[in-house]
Amino acid sequence: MVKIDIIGAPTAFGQPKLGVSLGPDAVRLCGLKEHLSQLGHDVADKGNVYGKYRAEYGNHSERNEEGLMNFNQVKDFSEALAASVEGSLDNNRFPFIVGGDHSLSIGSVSGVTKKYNNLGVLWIDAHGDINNSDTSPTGNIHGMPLGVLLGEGSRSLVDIHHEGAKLKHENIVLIGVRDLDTGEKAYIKEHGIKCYTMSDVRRLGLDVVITKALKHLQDCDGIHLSLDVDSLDPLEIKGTGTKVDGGIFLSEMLLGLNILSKTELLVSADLVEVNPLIDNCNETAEKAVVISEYIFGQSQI
Ligand code: B3U
Ligand code: MN
Ligand code: MN
Repeated sequence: MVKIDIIGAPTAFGQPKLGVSLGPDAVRLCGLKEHLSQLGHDVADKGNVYGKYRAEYGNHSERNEEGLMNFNQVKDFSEALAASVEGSLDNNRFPFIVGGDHSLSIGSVSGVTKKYNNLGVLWIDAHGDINNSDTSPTGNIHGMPLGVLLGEGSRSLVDIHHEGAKLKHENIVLIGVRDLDTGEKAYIKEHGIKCYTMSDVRRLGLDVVITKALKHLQDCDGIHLSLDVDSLDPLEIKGTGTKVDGGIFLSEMLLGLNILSKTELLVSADLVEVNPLIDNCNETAEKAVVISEYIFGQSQI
């Protein structure tokens, strides 16, 4: 039995498309809390986190001097989310953050690393999300959370919630990537970051990749899962803002998560980038609920 706090993170500030801030409620409408409770977990829904700004009204044109979009909004939201995540851990509960765009992981991981100072991260995503203001082709902060968490770029983002880099390069495993920018490739190589591309997933199977990833992170004091639904194949997942062909199929994802759910080290998770406004009858949110069940130990028998 896991004591789970569902934390809605309705931010859209990290990217330009409207609708991703509605992701948490779209997933709730598919019965997230009820399904996890049926598995025998103690589930509380803490509602949505808000900072000073509201993402749903759209404010997607502001850029700072480094070309980053909605910099102040992302910073403010990250502080609010980090505080909520830390609060859940203080109460010995598992923070399960439902987004919202992937910039939210700046806040969630900053909250978790207040408690776990040798945190491992499994980043399942079509993208690397490891850009900074110099390498980003877009200025969208949802393409930069890992960069920020590794201490790259603007100090005032890096220092959110507590000072300095939150993660070590050797404690990150990227899985499912198939759309990296030039600067991201160079950064991953330079720092020797463990990376299982989509070709590796096809060759080995996601279950084997996750087993290897867990071995890589075995000396961490906890593991955070950050699962971007755009890691899945666009044939099966329509409701997300930056789809890339050739992704993970839902059945393999569930097989992989089944392995992950058995580790005692998992302490927190994000499920991000569900955008019901570009979906087909909310089916991405429905699949997000199935994925959530497998994160928390659902299995076929
Ligand atoms: N790497 C690109 C595109 C991107 C990153 N994350 C998403 N898209 N979802 C960027 O904007 O940094
Ligand atoms: Mn992402
Ligand atoms: Mn992505």
